[in-house]
Amino acid sequence: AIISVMALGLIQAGFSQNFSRASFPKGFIFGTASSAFQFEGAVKEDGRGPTIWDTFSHTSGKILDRSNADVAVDQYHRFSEDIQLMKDMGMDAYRFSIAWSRIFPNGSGAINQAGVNHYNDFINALLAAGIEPFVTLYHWDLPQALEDKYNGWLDPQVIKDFAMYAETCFKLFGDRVKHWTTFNEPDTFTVQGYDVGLQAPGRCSIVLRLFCKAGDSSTEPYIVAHNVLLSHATAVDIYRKKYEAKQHGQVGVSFNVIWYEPETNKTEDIEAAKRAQDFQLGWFLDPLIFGDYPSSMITRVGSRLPRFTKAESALLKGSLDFVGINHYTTWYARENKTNLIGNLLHDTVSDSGTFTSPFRNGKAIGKKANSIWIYVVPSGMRSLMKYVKEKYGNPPVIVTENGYDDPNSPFISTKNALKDEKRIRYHNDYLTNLLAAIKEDGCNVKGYFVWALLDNWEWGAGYTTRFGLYFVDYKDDLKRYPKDSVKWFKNFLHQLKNEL
Ligand code: PSG
Repeated sequence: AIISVMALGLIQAGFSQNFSRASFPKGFIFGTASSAFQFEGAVKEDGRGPTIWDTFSHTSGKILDRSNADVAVDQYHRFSEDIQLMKDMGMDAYRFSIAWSRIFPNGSGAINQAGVNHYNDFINALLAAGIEPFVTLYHWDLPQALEDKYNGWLDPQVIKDFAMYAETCFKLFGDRVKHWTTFNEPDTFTVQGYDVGLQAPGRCSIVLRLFCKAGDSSTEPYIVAHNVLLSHATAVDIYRKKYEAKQHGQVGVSFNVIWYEPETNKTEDIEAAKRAQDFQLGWFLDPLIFGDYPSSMITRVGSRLPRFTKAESALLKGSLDFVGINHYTTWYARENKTNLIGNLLHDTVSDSGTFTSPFRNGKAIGKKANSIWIYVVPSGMRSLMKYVKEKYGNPPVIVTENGYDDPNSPFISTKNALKDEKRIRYHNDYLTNLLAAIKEDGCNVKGYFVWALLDNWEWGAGYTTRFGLYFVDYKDDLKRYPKDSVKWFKNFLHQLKNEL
């Protein structure tokens, strides 16, 4: 009790920020996040096989600034330096992904020992610095060999290949890795990759045939999602049967979740906001918690929605130990009855019968970040946490991404780019709401990861946008410089840790 009174005194004493890590429950984890394809570079080194994102990013017209991630921010070679940056800030953990094609260059078959050695070195270096590895198995970089062999996620053969890859990672790294996520944002890569075509493998329907060479937006996203869910459940089943007792780790999935506010308080718009959430989060989380797709999807998608057998449903149900949430923004949702083009396309967007947008009557829901889809609405974090608690029975939640981006402008000097008070405000306000969700609403949140440790390669947006706490100088040997937000986090994470 004396210690907490002292702690309270310290919080109230010196700092303009009125809360710190000590305000969060004991054991709450703070970290930064990344992914292999966006950070590593070294795409041809040590036997790594090509992935669908190598192919996609080297296809003309797909990436805004015509860049690729061949070098990215070179974390493959610079990880020791980067781990030091995490340590300087006082972060507890690092979320990164393993590149499947470094372990299996052909997606399946022979293991590439050089790739295994790399991740062993990386994991050991993190642990030596006191930083806990949180490993994502799939952050969108499917081995190209599997795309060529059987169309990747479209074919159920992928389930056994993913399970073999996952098991190999459990076996090789699970003595040291205690937090796994099988998939990063299944909704993003199914919708962007197979409905809209803006991400690898770039498939979509006839209406957009000028843009996509092949695909069917009315069926493929549902098939892909189905195979992804079964891949997850199969991997978790293996973990629980063969590794959990020895390794004592946890397995989850990271979901992208925009919070949807009904555009009006009309019943149909309130229903539409719920449906929009069913088609985003429920599509994946309902099967993993309840064993089946949301009823709104079953009704609306009809025979195009693959169904689970009883055995599959049982395998899925309860197959995750924590819910990873990547949350950045809040939009409005309303009912969309007269979606003419959509009703021809029959894609996931039109199937949901909703219209979602960050605007209402021409007015934005919050201040825009650099990405066209990110508007700052800190209260959305709290609403979302409460929704997950109430709808899914208060499962353990880890916020696996939350972040803010600034433009990468040739007209902004490095010195000015380091002054990122908007990012500081963003994290301050989102964390304040997260804390309220925990303390006042009783939400079971266990950790928080900032996207991202460094500026990096942002998929279709290439290098045009900067999400990092550290600035990367793309014109001078990828040197890293702390933005002001690094100081803010340092202070947030250290002020009491050191005193107590
Ligand atoms: C996340 C959320 C949405 C779209 C894209 C992402 N959304 O809600 O509309 S991508 C996600 C990803 C990571 C990205 C980062 C920033 O996991 O790799 O770099 O967020 O876009």
